[in-house]
Amino acid sequence: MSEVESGRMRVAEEVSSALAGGGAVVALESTILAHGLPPGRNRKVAASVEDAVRAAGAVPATIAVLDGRLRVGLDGADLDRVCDPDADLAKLSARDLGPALALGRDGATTIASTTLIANAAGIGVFGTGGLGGVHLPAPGQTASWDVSADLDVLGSTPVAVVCSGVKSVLDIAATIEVLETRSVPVLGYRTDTFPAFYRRESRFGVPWRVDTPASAASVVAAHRSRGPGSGVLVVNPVPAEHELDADLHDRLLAEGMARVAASDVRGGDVTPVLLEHFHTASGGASLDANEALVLDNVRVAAEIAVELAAQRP
Ligand code: PSU
Ligand code: MN
Repeated sequence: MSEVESGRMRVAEEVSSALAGGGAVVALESTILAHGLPPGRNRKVAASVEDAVRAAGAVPATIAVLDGRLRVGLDGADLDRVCDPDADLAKLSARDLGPALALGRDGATTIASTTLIANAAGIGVFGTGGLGGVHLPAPGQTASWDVSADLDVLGSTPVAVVCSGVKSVLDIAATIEVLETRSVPVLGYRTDTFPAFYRRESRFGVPWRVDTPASAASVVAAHRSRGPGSGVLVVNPVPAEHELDADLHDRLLAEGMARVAASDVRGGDVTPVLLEHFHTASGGASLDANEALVLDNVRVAAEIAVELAAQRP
């Protein structure tokens, strides 16, 4: 089977063959590369996440918008482009896909837009780092009204997303409430606690726990057959040896929040600015944690995708 071009979407040959044969495919996002990790490091992570998916027996499909087309499965030159700071890729959330397609732009896709594109391509499992959520109010505000579109899209798109929870820069309690409202089951993967990205645990529990890829896959399949059309969130804590030290974490968080509050950074720029502060001020420890958790999440996503393919009637 060759590369599939239909309308505004181009699916790489390896991905379309795997999908046609009922094989395991894992979607990967590009915002984490273009806007979440520094140049150089991002390209290495782009390759290692794809390797980790393959090592677990699935086909990786990194998703982006290039030349005004939805691209599912990127080659090395495409990944170079996504990771090149001079290419200056826009951060495209779900609302931005129409404009980017019509205007022929390039862009990196967030969890929201990657989930939509994966679902349109027939991919049901997606592995990544951290989910967007409800932002905390600025000093003097009662609500930020900055709620990531990741939550709405998960509430209406039947894709299983594996991540390490949400960053402690967000309102974790409010994020969990919105996930409940949007009917998204949250499965703690070998944990009873909702993870906080750099830290294995937040103060909040998860409604359900699974301990194996097979059991996660069974839940995903059952949710798809009987559920309300929403996705499933599988939360997998950062590997213990890469967890950020608690005091360092709390200091960086306070500094980053103060920096954002004192600036006019808004909307989609908030997360990248906070991430940048963590990465520079932690002397790289937060980057190591970030890389380690993404690699672990895409491995778990691949194991779940393999189980789903095997459990297919
Ligand atoms: N959290 C991270 N790293 C990331 C992101 C979130 O720890 O790179 C990215 C993801 O692409 C996520 C997006 O979907 O940020 C959420 O952005 P916003 O809050 O603007 O919706
Ligand atoms: Mn936002």
